Amino acid sequence: MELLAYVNGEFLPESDAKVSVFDHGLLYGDGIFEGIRAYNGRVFRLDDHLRRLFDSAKAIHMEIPHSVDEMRDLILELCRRNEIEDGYIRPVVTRGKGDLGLDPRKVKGGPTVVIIARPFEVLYGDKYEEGLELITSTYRRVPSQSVSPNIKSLNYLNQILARVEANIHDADEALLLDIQGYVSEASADNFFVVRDEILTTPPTVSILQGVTRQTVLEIAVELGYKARERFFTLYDVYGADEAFITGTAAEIAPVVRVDDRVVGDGKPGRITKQITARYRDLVRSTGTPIYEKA
Ligand code: PXG
Repeated sequence: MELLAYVNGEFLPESDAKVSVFDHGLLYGDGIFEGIRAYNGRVFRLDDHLRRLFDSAKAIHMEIPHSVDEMRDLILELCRRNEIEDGYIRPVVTRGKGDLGLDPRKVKGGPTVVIIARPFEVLYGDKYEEGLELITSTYRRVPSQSVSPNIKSLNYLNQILARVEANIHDADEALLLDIQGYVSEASADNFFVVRDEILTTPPTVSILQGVTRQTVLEIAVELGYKARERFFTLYDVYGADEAFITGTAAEIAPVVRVDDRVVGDGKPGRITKQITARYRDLVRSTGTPIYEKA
């Protein structure tokens, strides 16, 4: 059976699921999206992702042509039709189809709503045991004075350029600094350091407000660790006992080298592993059920 995708009111085979070449999402990156995971027949923190989707829409003056409840129902319905147990879900809402010209008033007929839901493949494989190597990107994270990094928009060139830089240097990921030189986040993941059993992650000013980041802050407190949101620099990264990145796709991935410096003892840290174990418990046992329970 071919997987289905939702496009503007229809569930279509993926090969027939198309948007116009005049879609402003394609022409100008004018749109927003979410990246959501399902585990064990449940969608993890679905309402947090829906909230961020609607907040992003509001920030770019776009009205999603569905209520939160309708979007939730559409996502769950697509998961059921695609028989998803462990999957990746991608809602995308663009400004819509219209004439050339970036003015959103060129768009006729309202936003384009697309949802993709597919079985998930593991992102980093062995790297969860070995740990990742990061480089600091020469590109700075776009400041909120230009475009708020809180918006999960279709403009990813800032992060893609950083990721290409990491590829060129054979690193696994890139770490971006904010315009002031404080650590912000990786190309598609938030960033944490651990020192003296205290977890620190940058405040939400110059980063995406990650759902995984929030989950990790909650797990840390539950496990009895101090966790704080504070600006810090590369000096604090190089001197950390442990470091890790967090994201829906990456989950929690240990970082063992940054800019040719070994972090801690060069192995995934004890607290990182403990938090990862709890995270893996949570994703399998909580979340919105896709299928009716008997
Ligand atoms: N920062 C940025 C810039 C992101 O794009 C995160 C942090 C982590 O947020 P969450 O809510 O996922 O913990 C993201 C999320 C992909 C993909 O296809 C990217 C993300 C999420 C899911 C899939 O590469 N980025």
